[in-house]
Amino acid sequence: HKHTGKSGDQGPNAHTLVVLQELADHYDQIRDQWRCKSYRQAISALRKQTTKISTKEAAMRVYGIGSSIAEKIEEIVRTTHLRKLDFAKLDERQQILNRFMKIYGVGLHAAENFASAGYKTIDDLLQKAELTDNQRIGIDHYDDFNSRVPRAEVEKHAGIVKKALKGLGKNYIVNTMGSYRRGAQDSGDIDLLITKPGASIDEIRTTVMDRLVPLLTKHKFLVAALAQTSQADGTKWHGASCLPDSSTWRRIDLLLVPEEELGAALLYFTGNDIFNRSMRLLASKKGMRLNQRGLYKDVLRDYGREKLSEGTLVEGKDERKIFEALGVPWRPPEHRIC
Ligand code: DCP
Ligand code: MG
Ligand code: MN
Repeated sequence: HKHTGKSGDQGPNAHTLVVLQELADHYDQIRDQWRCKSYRQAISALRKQTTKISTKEAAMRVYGIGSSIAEKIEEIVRTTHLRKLDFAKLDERQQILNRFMKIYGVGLHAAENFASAGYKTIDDLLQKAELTDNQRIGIDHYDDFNSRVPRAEVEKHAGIVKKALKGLGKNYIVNTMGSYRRGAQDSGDIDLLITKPGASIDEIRTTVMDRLVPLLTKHKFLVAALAQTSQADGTKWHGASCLPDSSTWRRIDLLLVPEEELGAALLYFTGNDIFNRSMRLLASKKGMRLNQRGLYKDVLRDYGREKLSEGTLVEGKDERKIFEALGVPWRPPEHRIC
């Protein structure tokens, strides 16, 4: 374990000094300068003592040691341990994990790995860790991606996508989803649901992936492609966008659906995630199944609840009809916050 203070303490209070130093290092790490300073002061006073300090009273007689640290000195001598340090270490690990998980592209698993390798700061990661390309982008734009997008800016990003899409084909529909559709004043990212009545998902996918994305990349509106998933029934493109007069990168998601699934997709991508969970639960209580493609009935399951068939589609196209089929009154997006 690395100490920033003096190490190799000897003398009657050596063990106490080691433990206090660890706590001082902790306060240094979490930038609690006030506590760090009092511990440093107490450590240097204790180091000068020529007899073993074992009680709170004795410790308080040493100039530079206050009652709170004096108590800890007694605990260390009595138990050879300081419980406060255990909590401090847990707390520090949690803070490190939180810091790392705020990087786009870093989940709990990667954060745990980084923390276990001894990395504590974003700078440590930049200098020492093996990062994926996406994680590097996440770090380079850490502040951008962790700041909220004002509602008016969400509209500007959506407007650019709508305008570009208009030039690539008639009748494309772009819905701004997620927290924006729920009426939020600012959003974590920009979620755009793209569809075209009468068009197959293949046609929509080809237009967006092969023409829209390259075009907007050329115009430097789309500035990074982060992840793409493509299935027979839908497609997602995750990336970053930047307005012409700005240097702030925003997370943007393009979600492509065929018209037949528009209602279910509107429902799913409006959220919030807790509301979605309660709707799925409701469907399953009624013997149905709800996902981002539609509401299904007669879903065949074996006794292990393993799904055997998708069942028959009840409704996919019309968001309101999904509410009706589930027997719940319509809830406007602004009221879908759980
Ligand atoms: N969604 C979900 N479950 C997830 C992730 C997403 O049900 N695990 C759905 C509900 C979300 C929508 O997709 O509202 C969009 O996902 P976002 O992560 O973009 O979340 P929001 O747009 O709701 O919030 P934010 O403002 O943070 O982007
Ligand atoms: Mg969102
Ligand atoms: Mn999103």
